[in-house]
Amino acid sequence: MTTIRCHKCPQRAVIRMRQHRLALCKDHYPQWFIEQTQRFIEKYRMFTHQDRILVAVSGGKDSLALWDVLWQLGYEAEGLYINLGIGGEFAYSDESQQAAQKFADQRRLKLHIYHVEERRGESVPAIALRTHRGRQKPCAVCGLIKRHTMNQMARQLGFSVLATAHNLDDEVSFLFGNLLSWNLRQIPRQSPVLEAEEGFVRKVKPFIRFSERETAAYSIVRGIEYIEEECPFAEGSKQLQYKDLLNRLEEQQPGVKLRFLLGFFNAMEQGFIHPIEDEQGEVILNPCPSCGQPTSTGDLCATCRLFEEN
Ligand code: Q46
Ligand code: ZN
Ligand code: ZN
Repeated sequence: MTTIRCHKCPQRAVIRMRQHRLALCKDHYPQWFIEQTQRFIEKYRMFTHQDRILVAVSGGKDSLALWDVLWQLGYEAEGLYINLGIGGEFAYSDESQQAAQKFADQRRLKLHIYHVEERRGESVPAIALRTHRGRQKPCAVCGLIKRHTMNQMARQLGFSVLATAHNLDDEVSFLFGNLLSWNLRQIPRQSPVLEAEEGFVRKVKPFIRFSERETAAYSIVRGIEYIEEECPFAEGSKQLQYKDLLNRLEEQQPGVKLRFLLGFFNAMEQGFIHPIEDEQGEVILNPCPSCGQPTSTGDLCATCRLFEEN
């Protein structure tokens, strides 16, 4: 096999990115990756050095890479780990918490931990079982609790921005799934930045243009000790099926995933896709009487309702 050389120096390339027609070595790749992230932050006006950023970390390659990059770029970024209480043969939640903590300690960064069972008295799988919303998988309940907790913690701790490490593969498979079922509510909400609204902090996704392969390569080259295991409930999910399908397409057509996503953002910008209005017109949000977060229900928010049901 012929050795591929770095496009910037004579060293061996550690990654070849066919969609960018670029191959880079162990020194130039992290440098390129960090510069690109800064470019995306500026392009989508995500945040500045004046913002305090809370990074949602799971202990996996994407989120630890994001925290590492923001730290290297000199942003004021702290981490949030939500322990969901997911166990199994591999103690997924506890192991990934340890990985996140170790990462933070090595860099003397602050990690906030929200332990669902300690705070709420039950783990996420137990809540899903009790409310009968997770007979097969607790993912719907898990997603609800994670979104709620991230926003709540960011507000309580005084952060102006919440950053998540969704990558190109996550976004493309999500968009693909939403288009397959013509989920008209979700489609217009997919964006690199969701501006702050009353009761909601600004949400940003700085890695939206990097593939999973690129974030993994960054973590490996930088020696980040991340958890490789996926959550045991992810197995067989639709998202993974779409990712698999889109990766096979990418093999045949390098760059197709990025074109699909950027084409969608372009269509949004040009006004081809509109948010749909509710039949009653504008949705009115009121603070939930229990947690204070905005909700359209006129009563308890969807997360607080989970704890009222038996
Ligand atoms: S939703 Fe489902 Fe994930 Fe929660 S239960 Fe695991 S797979 S962690 S992104
Ligand atoms: Zn090089
Ligand atoms: Zn509530």
